[in-house]
Amino acid sequence: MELLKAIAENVRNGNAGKVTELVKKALDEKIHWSVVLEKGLSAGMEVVGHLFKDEEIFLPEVLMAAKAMDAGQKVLEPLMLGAGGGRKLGTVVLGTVKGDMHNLGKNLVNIMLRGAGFEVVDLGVDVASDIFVERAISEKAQVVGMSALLTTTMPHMRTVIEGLHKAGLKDRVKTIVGGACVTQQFADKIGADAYADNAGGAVTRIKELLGLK
Ligand code: B1M
Repeated sequence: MELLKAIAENVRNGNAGKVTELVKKALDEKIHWSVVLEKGLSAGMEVVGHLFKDEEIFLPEVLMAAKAMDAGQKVLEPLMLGAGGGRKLGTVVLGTVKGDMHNLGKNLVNIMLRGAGFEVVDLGVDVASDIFVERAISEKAQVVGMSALLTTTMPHMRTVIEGLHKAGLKDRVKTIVGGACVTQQFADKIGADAYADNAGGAVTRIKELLGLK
């Protein structure tokens, strides 16, 4: 569809204002938010990833694209939150691991979890391993969720899991990992309780971990 293609192109070109305008237009035209996210915003960011890898664009352009995607996500947020607010299925401590500044995927997981009725304590990006453990304890969290997009920062996920085990929380706090470079195989290797390759999947897996329907 032309409108979705235009959203993707404007993400790619880092045009936050235009993305905001077009996402609003798509919603006015009754295109479901999940379609706008997948076929508009995420499709645009996927192209950016390829162009960056092939050195056809550079960091400042990637940053602009991220800002444009973020602007679009903000328009979708109220719809993504849906009717889940008010229920309290449990508390999830969420963050991007140490050394890693990527936050768009983590933010989507946050919104989808809140939409499903979870309380989310978002620690942000570049979160030191011991902070995950400390906040899991102080917030009496049932789940710790970690995001990583760099192969160099993935090992911190293992450190957090080890820290939770050392603190005697192995059975009380479940862990879930995700992010572009993370795989089910890696999750198994580091002893994470779950892995999801998208934000909706994270909600499903967390519900399964907690025995919720
Ligand atoms: Co960076 N970057 N980046 N970057 N960046 C990648 C990740 C990269 C793959 C690009 C590439 O080379 N093709 C590459 C990593 C290579 C590697 O390690 N193997 C890379 C690099 C190298 C870097 C720098 C090192 C570049 C440099 O400085 N030379 C640098 C590192 C900075 C740092 O973190 N210390 C850097 C910087 C940046 C920007 C700041 C410019 C920007 C981030 C802005 C921001 O986040 N606010 C950026 C971006 C935008 C990207 C790409 C292009 C897009 C990432 C993104 O936001 N995708 C990315 C290319 C790619 O991923 N293909 C790339 C959209 C987002 C919705 O998807 O985060 O994957 P994602 O989340 C998905 C799922 O993964 C999942 O759900 C989401 C969808 O529903 N998910 C979870 C995510 N977290 C989850 C947690 C869960 C469950 C599911 O449970 C808790």
